[in-house]
Amino acid sequence: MRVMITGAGGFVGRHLQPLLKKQGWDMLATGHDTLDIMDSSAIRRVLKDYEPDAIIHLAAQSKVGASWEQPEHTAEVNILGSVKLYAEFVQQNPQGKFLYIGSSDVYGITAKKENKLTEDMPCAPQNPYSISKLAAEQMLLQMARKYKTKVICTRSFNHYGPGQNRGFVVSDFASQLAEIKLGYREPAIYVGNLTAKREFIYVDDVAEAYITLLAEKNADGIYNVAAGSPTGIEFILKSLLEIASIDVEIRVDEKKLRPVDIKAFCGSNVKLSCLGWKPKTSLQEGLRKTFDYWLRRCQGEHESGNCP
Ligand code: A2R
Ligand code: GDD
Repeated sequence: MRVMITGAGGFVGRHLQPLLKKQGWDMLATGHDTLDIMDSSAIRRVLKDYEPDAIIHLAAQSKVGASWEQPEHTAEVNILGSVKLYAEFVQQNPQGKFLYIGSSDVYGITAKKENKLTEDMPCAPQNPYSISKLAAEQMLLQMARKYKTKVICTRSFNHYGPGQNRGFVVSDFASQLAEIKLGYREPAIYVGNLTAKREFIYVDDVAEAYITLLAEKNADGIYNVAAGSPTGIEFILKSLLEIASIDVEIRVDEKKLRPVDIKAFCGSNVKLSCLGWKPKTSLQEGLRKTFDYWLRRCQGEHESGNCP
């Protein structure tokens, strides 16, 4: 199988590439620098040259927090970019498989009412990011009906691990603790809402889920990529503090509090598990790997004078 990835230079893309190679599939990894998904003629050129059997579409403005500051950009890249990419792909390869990487955040306030979110429940997104991810998902599913093609849409729950940038909760906490541990920052950590609960899946397990979906001949429609149980943000902080083994003052940064923040997400992974996927990395192991990564990264940032 010839697989093309968009957003390959991002967090998931960098973890997915070696795993796809291990799978023995031919791969074209396009990053923001090599293919702008807003540029239809560039997309057309790349598709003509490579002729993929499948696309894994990761490229996005992926930060919920940033989407409040940049709603227009978020809508453009996440909705329009996805539609442009699919529209070109369906022309080039009507038999091809399109794997759209979406978000569990699309469930929005439904998460308040349901114990376990399943793919058939209604969506009620509450921020510009998740609205854009749902709009793209629905556009693609309806276009797939028209063209009678295969579009698989994930609703991926929170992922974390080495290589994720700041702007997501685990990396925001781990990066600050690493800086404190290395003596580059006073012993105080700035946090947002600690009362929320999210499902956290280690990034390699997320990548394995995408490979499972692509490998499965009959996969079609929407799939939760969920750990199966939620973890409190406060617990994440406590766990990282134990791993870092330092005493710090915890300060709430008002700027990190969001206009709307869903209290808890808990997803059912039954549909995906039926295809043989299950997460392998424990939270403790994943957080430890992430903290070690941030120790190395912060050291490098300070030595090169590249501190954010
Ligand atoms: O914005 P950059 O330069 O960091 O590049 C990001 C890239 N990207 C684009 N690529 C092509 N054309 C564009 N117009 C464009 N805009 C952004 O997508 C980045 O390299 C990549 C997304 O990677 P991350 O932000 O690290 O997201 P992550 O965690 O890998 O998530 C993958 C997917 C996304 O669709 C999320 O919405 C979903 O999983 O949860
Ligand atoms: N980012 C961040 N930084 N969030 C914090 C912080 C902080 O310092 N402190 C507390 N939080 C809280 C947020 O308010 C939210 O309740 C929770 O931690 C998780 O925030 P994020 O890591 O930013 O993730 P998200 O749930 O908003 O969105 C992520 O998950 C989606 C899947 O549900 C992103 O990875 C999306 O791309 C993804 O689709």
